[in-house]
Amino acid sequence: MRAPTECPAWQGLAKHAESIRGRHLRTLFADEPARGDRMTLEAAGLVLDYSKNRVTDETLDLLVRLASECGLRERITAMFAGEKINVTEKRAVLHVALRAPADERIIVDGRNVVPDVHAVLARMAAFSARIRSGGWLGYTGKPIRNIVNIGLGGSDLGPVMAYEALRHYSPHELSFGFVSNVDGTDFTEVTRGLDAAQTLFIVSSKTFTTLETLTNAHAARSWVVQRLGDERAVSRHFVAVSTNAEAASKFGIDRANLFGFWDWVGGRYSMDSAIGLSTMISIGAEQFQAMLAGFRAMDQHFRSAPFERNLPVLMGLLAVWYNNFFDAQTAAILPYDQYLRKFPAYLQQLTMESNGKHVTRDGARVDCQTAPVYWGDRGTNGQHSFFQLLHQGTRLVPCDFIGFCRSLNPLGGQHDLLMANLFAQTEALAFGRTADEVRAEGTPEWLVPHRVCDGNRPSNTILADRLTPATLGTLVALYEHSVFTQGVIWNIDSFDQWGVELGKALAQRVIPELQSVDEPPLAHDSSTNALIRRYRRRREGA
Ligand code: G6Q
Repeated sequence: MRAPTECPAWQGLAKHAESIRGRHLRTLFADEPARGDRMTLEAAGLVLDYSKNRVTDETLDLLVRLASECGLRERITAMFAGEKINVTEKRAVLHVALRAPADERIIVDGRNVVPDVHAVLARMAAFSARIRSGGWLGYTGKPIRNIVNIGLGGSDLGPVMAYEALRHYSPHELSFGFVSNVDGTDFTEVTRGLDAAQTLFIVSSKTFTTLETLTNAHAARSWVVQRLGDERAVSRHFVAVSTNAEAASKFGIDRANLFGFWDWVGGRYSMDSAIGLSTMISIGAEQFQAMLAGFRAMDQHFRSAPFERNLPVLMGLLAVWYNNFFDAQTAAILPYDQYLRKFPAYLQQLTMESNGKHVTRDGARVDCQTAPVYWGDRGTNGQHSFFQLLHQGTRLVPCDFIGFCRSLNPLGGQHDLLMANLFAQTEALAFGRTADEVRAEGTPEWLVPHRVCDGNRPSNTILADRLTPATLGTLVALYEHSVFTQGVIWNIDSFDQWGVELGKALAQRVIPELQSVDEPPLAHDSSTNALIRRYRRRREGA
């Protein structure tokens, strides 16, 4: 497989970028008054306006050619067919099977996995219905009212983001909490004030070996047993979601209370698997199915639409354009919806754990930049903090704005104010304010340079009618496939995460050094040794 930089289209883009760098979005819009309409696409209920990007038709042609030269079409086919495209872990990558209809066949190692997916969904639906109706009773006979998901990374970020995003659809009599951090504060604060007799813990861990999750699960077990006075309470107050049935059962989870999934579901791609159990309890099975339908609609679009009209492909290619040809080091995700406040954090894992890689799929060093740093916050809050840098900083930060035409909580005219800000920000970033415009406002000369906004700062705007479970599914799938597209261009394995291992292994070495009663011999570097010694001297009870 040749490096992307050796593709003719890449070289064409490098040359073409020189001419684009000097062109302003003001000129591009002035030259073509209908640009905004022409560069807007709609698919699966999402509208993408990509006109405020620093691109011409030639740019887009070259980017689409790059996708073809990098084999994107073949790689999409391979993913959907269940080929083991996660090469370093020798696994299929089939989050798309999690939302496949029952009559579809997707074969992994000779087995059609679709019936397995639907069997788990049916069990999840039955269990969720019992919790929601109050039919599942805790050990003392009271119905469960509090649901606490214990998980980390992909087993936390999806559930907590989806809960927040869809809490409008959640019954008020149920409370939801999410414990992820091994910092005891997390467990303590989430469970503060909860009645153990009415609390269900969902231990979510693909491997069931994650130190933090197991530590919190043990803390939860003691919390329940201590309060309810009996080990037998565990089976009424704990369920698990895992691919590791044996370890879950060792922990004391009944097989009947285990919801499984498969090694072909990556952690950061798992919110629509059984890892979404808390989501299903929150919104109900029907709405969960609607969310899956939303995912599926985007899957179908991604699979079938020509690249030049394909939302995730275009977004992925635009990300490559700024990352590799404009040296953009970060990208901002700006949802104008309070319910999506966890969406940037969710996307951080999806994008950076997937594409923050320094070697190609065959183990050679990449010869171009891979994933930028993703960050962001909801609007309008961000406008009053970091937007200054977006408008007048020295770095180019491509932005994705996400908004909805209808509010779930109309309050006076507030939604219009929210959306007016979204539209105004994209306009201000693109067109800025010239020195002459500033002068015309009566600004004294000395202040003029401070008030000028150069503009020419690119953004995508994604609009949907309303934030529904289906919209959320579509939105997440849009980014999943955009990330895939970028990974294919850079020829990296977007589905492994070897980089997180070193720190974990080193922590295993440090833990006994902190816990030992006697002063341990330390063989780290001088900084780490000194930090450990200081901590041992100064910690509580030392
Ligand atoms: C995701 C990563 C990682 C993983 C967590 C939790 O793609 O693999 O974030 O989800 O480390 O792992 P477990 O679910 O196995 O506890």
